[in-house]
Amino acid sequence: VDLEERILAANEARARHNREHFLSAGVLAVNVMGSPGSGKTAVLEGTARALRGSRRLLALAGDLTTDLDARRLEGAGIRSRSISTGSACHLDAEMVHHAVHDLALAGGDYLFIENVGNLVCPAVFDLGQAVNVVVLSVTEGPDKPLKYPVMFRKADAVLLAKADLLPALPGVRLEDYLDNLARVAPEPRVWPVAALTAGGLEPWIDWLETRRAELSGAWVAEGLEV
Ligand SMILES: Nc1nc2c(ncn2[C@@H]2O[C@H](COP(=O)(O)OP(=O)(O)OP(=O)(O)O)[C@@H](O)[C@H]2O)c(=O)[nH]1
Ligand SMILES: [Mg+2]
Ligand SMILES: [Zn+2]
Ligand SMILES: [Zn+2]
Repeated sequence: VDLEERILAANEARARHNREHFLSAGVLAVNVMGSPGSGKTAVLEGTARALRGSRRLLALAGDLTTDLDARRLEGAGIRSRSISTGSACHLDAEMVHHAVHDLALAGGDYLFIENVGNLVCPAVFDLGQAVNVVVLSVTEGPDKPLKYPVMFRKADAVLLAKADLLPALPGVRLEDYLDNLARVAPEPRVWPVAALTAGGLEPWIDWLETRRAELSGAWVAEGLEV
């Protein structure tokens, strides 16, 4: 327990430093979490299509061994770096700090940090992000918020991904996801999305823009243009 506390305390210090970077660069940092294959990268690709021409997007993609997601995100027009975690099942603030210095934040509006696919420990490691988002696909089962409450409690928003598949999933009801989310998260903002067809992304994009607007007060205080 002692060692775990020390690791988390060191991570907190690094996360505070990352937050300074994000603040001084005027980027909204978004920690994107969820199970393996839930649709995190697809959501970011859809988000890039929706914001093309109006916002400059940056991304870090955490993965054990490949840079496949960073390449997909580059393909979608997002300046990206991959973070190879080796055997680690989550990103930590130090990994993100290293990648941030490599990527250079200047000129970016959003920094999306796609975490390693995992519903458990990514929720425990602060990266310095301004907001937490969980991508939960409708194929995972509505009991997931109850079984992994830590992550869902920390989520500022939950995207119910692959909503286009609902008609093919007999017995799976959107209401059950919403009920269980309401049970663990006090004020969950939840939107069904079908990222491959860009379906339902508007409320999510509006929400992101609102979060940016909220932070812009702090950026103005730092002397940044918004
Ligand atoms: N039908 C449907 N399929 C989707 C949707 N979003 C993603 N998929 C599919 O789900 C699979 C996983 O999508 P990814 O975006 O790679 O998921 P991910 O969460 O980034 O995966 P990892 O990074 O490997 O954990 C792919 O085969 C996608 O084509 C969607 O909205 N509808
Ligand atoms: Mg991915
Ligand atoms: Zn882990
Ligand atoms: Zn630094």
